[in-house]
Amino acid sequence: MAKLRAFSGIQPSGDLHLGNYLGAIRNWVLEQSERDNIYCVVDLHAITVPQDPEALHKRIRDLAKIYIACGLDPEAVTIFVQSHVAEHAQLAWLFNCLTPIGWLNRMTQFKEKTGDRRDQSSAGLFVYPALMAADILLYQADGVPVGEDQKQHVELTRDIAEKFNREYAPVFKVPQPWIKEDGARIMALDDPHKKMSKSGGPNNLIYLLDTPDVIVKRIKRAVTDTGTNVVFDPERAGLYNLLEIYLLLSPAGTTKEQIEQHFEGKGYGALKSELAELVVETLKPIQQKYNEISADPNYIEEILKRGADRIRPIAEKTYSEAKAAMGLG
Ligand code: AQP
Repeated sequence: MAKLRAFSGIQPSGDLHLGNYLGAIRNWVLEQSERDNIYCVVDLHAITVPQDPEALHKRIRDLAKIYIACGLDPEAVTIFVQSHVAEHAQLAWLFNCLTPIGWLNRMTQFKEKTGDRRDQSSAGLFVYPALMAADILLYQADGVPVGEDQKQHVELTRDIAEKFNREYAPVFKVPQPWIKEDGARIMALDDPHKKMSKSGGPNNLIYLLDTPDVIVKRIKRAVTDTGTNVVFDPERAGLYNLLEIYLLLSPAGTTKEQIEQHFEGKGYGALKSELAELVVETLKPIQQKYNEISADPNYIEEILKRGADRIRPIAEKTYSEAKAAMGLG
């Protein structure tokens, strides 16, 4: 039986953090042998907000290197850059013309990101979900492994696919959001009621390339409460978030009960220092691999070229079917 196809991507809009790793990349890596995988560096999404061109160009390569450093096997998985395959922007235009403004108005991420500066934000940021739909639907993906924050966008992708299939021709597979319960929403260290994010300031996150000293400092300062016993209590959001990270980074099969027993009578200080150690140990091989890959700039260029060449025919086929269905050309 053919493997199910996964498509997902991350914006090169800043350095990657533990939330991106635990909510997305780690799951891609864990399931890579079970699926047919396409993982993209979504640079066209990044320019929905202003970017410094030189920095963006470098971050695109750095992000692809992070994918590999985290464990994606570039021989088995397709890794490519969104703007290297022109059909992403082309299909997005068709979807811009198909998608009612009312659907886009409902997107909470746009509201959160723009706040009261909506009129100054780019039109691209508003139609971002139609581009994301194009990314996924071009490859007839079965599922989209993402964190909880992207669920609404994947649901909109489904709505766009269904509308197109109904109004024109059944061109698109309707994909599922693949969201894991654990790690789907890692919270900010300085405010456990907000999600950890690239744009949330330096104290909210741990970057995958942070040094051990910085990691220890950030975790020590993480906001908790005045309690003492270390238990998985969702009401104590800061503590819960630290325990959730601890659980995700523990050996497979570790249970919440085992972790609670381990910390019985030990207090928050012990949790923070053991968690910091666990994060440092988890990131060490990723950082080593990243440095190795970075020694040869041609390495990543070749992988990205090969990746785009490998999947471009799928994108071209889907786009030409969509165009024909709409009567274009
Ligand atoms: N805090 C998080 N917990 C779990 N998963 C997360 N993801 C992001 N933050 C968390 C997942 O990471 C993937 C890539 O996200 P992205 O870079 O494309 O966009 P994003 O969600 O907008 O990432 P950030 O860090 O929150 O960036 P800013 O601050 O620029 O908005 C997605 O699968 C996402 O679910």
